Amino acid sequence: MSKLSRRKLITTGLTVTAGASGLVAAAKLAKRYGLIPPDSGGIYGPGETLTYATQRLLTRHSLAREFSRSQISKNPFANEVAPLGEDFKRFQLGAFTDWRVAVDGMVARPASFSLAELKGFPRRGHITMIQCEEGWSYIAEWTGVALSHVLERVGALPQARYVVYRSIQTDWWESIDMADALHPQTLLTYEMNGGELPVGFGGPLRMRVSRQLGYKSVKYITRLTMTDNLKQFGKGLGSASPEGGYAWFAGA
Ligand SMILES: Nc1nc2c(c(=O)[nH]1)N[C@H]1C(S)=C(S)[C@@H](COP(=O)(O)O)O[C@H]1N2
Ligand SMILES: [Mo]
Repeated sequence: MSKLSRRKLITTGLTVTAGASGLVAAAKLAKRYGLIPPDSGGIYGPGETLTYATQRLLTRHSLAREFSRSQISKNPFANEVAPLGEDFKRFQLGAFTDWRVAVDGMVARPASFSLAELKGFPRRGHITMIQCEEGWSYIAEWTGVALSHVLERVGALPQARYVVYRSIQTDWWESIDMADALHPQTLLTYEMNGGELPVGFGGPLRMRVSRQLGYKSVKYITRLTMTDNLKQFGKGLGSASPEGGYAWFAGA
């Protein structure tokens, strides 16, 4: 069977099953194809599974909409962040020259990169919209290095299924699957609208996951961990969001 018709069959199977005999049955089907999100338990679990599984089957390679320079928002809105601690302020005083991002877990060569090193990697950029789950949004140009490039540098192991990314704000951490981690629009950004990425917008280093809601674009990134199992992180739901009642998969 061709790839597309197989996908179509599975997707139809998922939706029809969901309607006919309930979301739980659809979740069973999704499980057979390895499409279970980490927050699949609880009352919203079967719904989360259906959303994630159908999205992955239909839009694995889709691109987030890109805009033109003239559409960049004149007054982008920086969502307030909790006060940044002494450790962050020390980095800031040193113009972030000592800021590093560690890359570990299921990689052949664990490493730690300075901002200067990241800036030496191929530059990538896009003009996309970031949307908060609370309703507001803005369009900006984001520039940095493709996450896929960084993962290639450290030799991501083929068994790895997710990238967990952490912030200096320890209560902000997220993870994405390999479809998003290797996606060309997923960037570790250090510039916004052609200038340094301002601290309010996540400078010096922000993950930009362009196909998902704003909360997946975590600010002040310090560590990336590749894993095949999200159970060992936090409460085992994949990220801080489901611990607070939001979906792990936030495809927008
Ligand atoms: N470290 C950190 N990252 C964060 C947040 C935060 O408070 N701290 N807020 C998130 C939320 S809920 C959204 S919607 C976006 C907001 O991005 P903006 O400030 O560029 O609008 O950042 C996300 N990343
Ligand atoms: Mo948000």
